[in-house]
Amino acid sequence: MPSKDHIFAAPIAELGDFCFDQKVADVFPDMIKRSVPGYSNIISAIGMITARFARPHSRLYDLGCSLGAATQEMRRNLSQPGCSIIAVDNSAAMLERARGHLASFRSDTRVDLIEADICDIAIENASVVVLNFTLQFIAPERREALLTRIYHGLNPGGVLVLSEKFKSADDTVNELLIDLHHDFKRANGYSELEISQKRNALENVLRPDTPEQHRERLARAGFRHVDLWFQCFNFGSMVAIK
Ligand code: GEK
Repeated sequence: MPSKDHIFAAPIAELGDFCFDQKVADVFPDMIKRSVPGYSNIISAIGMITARFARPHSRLYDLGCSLGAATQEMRRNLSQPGCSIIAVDNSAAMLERARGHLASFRSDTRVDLIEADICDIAIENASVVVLNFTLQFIAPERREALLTRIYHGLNPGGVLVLSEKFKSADDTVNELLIDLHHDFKRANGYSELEISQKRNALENVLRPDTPEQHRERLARAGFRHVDLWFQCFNFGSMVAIK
């Protein structure tokens, strides 16, 4: 049983910015499942997309892999010969747990777990690249360069799965989606204090874009085939095909 997330349950006098430390890594599966609507559907779909888009002797990337949930689903659905998966995160605590998690499944597919900033790694010979709720944590001014590097690292016909928390361009709808997300968290047992402290801790760290901003940025990066394939409240996932 994964540990339950109580990180924001008691009042915190000096609420700093949210970071992916040991405390977060310890409760991460519970936290993400209770906080991100549609998370498990998206993970399953990453497996299905992998099965379709992986090509023999290519690389698959999971950028901002946390505990490796998407990595494992990609690996489980990979039937092409000669592929390897490169899973990257800049949190040592996350990677340590990812190593244990991935070792608990049997597989012949090579997985390289790399501790690095995803903006600094080489992306080459890629058939599938996954950014599952990671781009939102990258400084906005660095996002386009990262997507451009992903575009150049993908082979023709390769796919990027980009899942994000969105904001809506319409203020009224934006407020509604935020309220519905908070209802979702309440229904999953988070208290008002937990919801508000987490919201404040994330304010400077998670900066969401609108789906339109994502489409325009992906187009500038080179992608010509882009659409949203899933949305629940203010969370969703896009595909971009080279
Ligand atoms: C999942 N994809 O379970 N370089 C590398 N890693 C980073 C960077 C960076 N610059 N910035 C943040 N991270 C996962 C969930 S969580 C999403 C992804 C969330 C990492 C950070 O350490 C964390 O592990 C991950 O991105 C974001 O499918 O917590 O909402």
